[in-house]
Amino acid sequence: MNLKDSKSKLVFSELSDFKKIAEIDIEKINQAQDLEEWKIKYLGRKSFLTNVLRDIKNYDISERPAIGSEANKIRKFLGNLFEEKQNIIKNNQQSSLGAFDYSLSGRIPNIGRLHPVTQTIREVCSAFSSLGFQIQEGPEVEWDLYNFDLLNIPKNHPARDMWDTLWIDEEEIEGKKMLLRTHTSPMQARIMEKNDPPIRVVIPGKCYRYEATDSTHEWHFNQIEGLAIDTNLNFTDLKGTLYDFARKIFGSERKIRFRCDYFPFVEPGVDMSIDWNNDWIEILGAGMVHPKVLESVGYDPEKYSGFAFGVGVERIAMIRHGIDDIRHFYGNDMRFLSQF
Ligand code: FA5
Repeated sequence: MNLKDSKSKLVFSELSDFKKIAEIDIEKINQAQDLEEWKIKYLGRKSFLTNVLRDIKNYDISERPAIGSEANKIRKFLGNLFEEKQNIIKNNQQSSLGAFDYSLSGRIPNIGRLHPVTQTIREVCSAFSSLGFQIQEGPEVEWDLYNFDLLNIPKNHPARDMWDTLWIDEEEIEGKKMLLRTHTSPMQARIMEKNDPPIRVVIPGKCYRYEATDSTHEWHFNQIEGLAIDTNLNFTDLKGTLYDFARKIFGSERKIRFRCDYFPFVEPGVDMSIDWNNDWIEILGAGMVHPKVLESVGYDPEKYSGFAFGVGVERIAMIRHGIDDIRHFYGNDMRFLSQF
């Protein structure tokens, strides 16, 4: 074996070691400056690799193509390693800049707020709660039994026309039909069925009516039902409770009007209006619970009496905030909603 021969053999193992060391070295690098130094060391003019290629004539002629090809393969491989690392360092720098740029002013998060109707529901419920009423909720999809029959509004009763109804498109089940409740009054029967007197409860919730909308009527709106049952409740209790509620919500100076009204499930029945824009706006219907309703849930009307009322929430919000059209509440216009 001549000298050139043994030199060729040696260079292959040196190239392989060189490649391994270059790979190990670049692994540890995470600064651009260090990467530049790595490039000079392994790919620069004075690197072992450049020397091998420059001195290729010193090797055996038959080995030269193999050595040249191996050295170029390693040059390409290390060149790729360099580019990959360069990209990693660049990306790291960018993301750390983005995350830690303390000089930027903070972004103000868009914090939501309660809808004015929700705010009003809470205010009204808390007014009644301070008068000793508990708060309950009930189903929006209701049986006609609770919405009408148990409230002394039998089938074919003309009073059913007062609540033009959105019926659920389902077969009757055992003679019962489903609907979107037209008022919160069905909860009167549901609560009396499950509880014994004394009862003092308010029930907020959505109602739906198949009716044309105008500035004081929506096809869906919220009511707060009230129910009080005890052994000795009379009309002055109803009036006193509603006056107290009105004073809490509208202040003691606001004018209030009571008028007789007709609801089949109360006797006598009234409605209450509030002085608004030199006119009256009706905010609730009320009355003494009809003996037939007490009987239908198994209460003895000789022993128990009570009163009930149904407050229109949107109308109260309109009066409180000076809103001239009920349809603003459900227009989803942020210019309106962000005022509350
Ligand atoms: C009723 O719904 C009865 N259930 C109230 C009641 C309860 C009477 C308990 C006696 C005892 P009325 O349809 O009048 O009644 O509605 C009550 C209130 O809901 C109204 O005074 C009004 O403030 C509100 N309201 C009624 N219809 C609408 C509507 N389409 N849009 C907005 N608010 C309405």
